[in-house]
Amino acid sequence: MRLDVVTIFPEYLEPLNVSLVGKARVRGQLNVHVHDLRAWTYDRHNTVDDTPYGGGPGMVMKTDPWGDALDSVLADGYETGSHTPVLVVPTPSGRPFTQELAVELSERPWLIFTPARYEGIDRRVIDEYATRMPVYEVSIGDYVLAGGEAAVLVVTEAVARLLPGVLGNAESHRDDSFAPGAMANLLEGPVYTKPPEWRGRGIPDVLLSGHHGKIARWRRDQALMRTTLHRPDLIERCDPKAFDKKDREMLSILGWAPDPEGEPHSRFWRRPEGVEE
Ligand code: 6GU
Repeated sequence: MRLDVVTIFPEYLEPLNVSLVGKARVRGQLNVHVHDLRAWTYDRHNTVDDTPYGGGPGMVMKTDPWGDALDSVLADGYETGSHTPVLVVPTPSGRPFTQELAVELSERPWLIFTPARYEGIDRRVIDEYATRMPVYEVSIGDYVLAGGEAAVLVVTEAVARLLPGVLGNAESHRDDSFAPGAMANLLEGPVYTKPPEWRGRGIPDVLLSGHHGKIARWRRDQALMRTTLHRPDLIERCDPKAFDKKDREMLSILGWAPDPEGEPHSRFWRRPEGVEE
């Protein structure tokens, strides 16, 4: 996979040399090119931004540096044998970046990222390249960053670990918490390793029992507890067929049941306060 990043802070992308992504680059599984947007400015001050039409706070990134940069990146990629690029535009007004989108992007041969500073890029740039290639405007969460560079690191790490051969074991991401098509998208519960006692704290007995069935059940119950606590929306979104008899017992203890007013196989919701089963 080829990745291009055009940014006014190339040094912000240094983490792409480290750990999983860094190793994937060394192994030739990822071909990363980071470009300084200011290389496509022609005035003394290397200007990349200007005041917004219509007024208002902040600055907008100008059309010309982006247009020239993207034309040049596209020409270089095509010349060196890449094809079917997609443009990934990090922005707080984008669609949520999810594991499903990470899987989709991991199946593309060439991603071009355009992290912006200031109030974003002149809309005409995105509209122009959208006539030539798929454009994904993505947000990594409900908070505002000063720029899209950190989002590029997030998306790249999520995508890189899905590439064939990057994570040692192909099984490793089949049961990721958010793997698409997973039976139920539950958060993973706690994990432990040696020593068996640390500062007076032991390991849950079941994990030392060697009883694989009981261990799997305990892990599933922990996942249900953690998910109801931190991400009740994930339980509500689950197909109720994903819950077996033991799941239903645990969910009931946690105050969750199928909607009694709902159709036969209706989704689970949290029992209202003070109402016993
Ligand atoms: Cl992709 N960019 C910025 N600037 N802020 C964000 C974001 C992206 N995702 C969430 N907040």
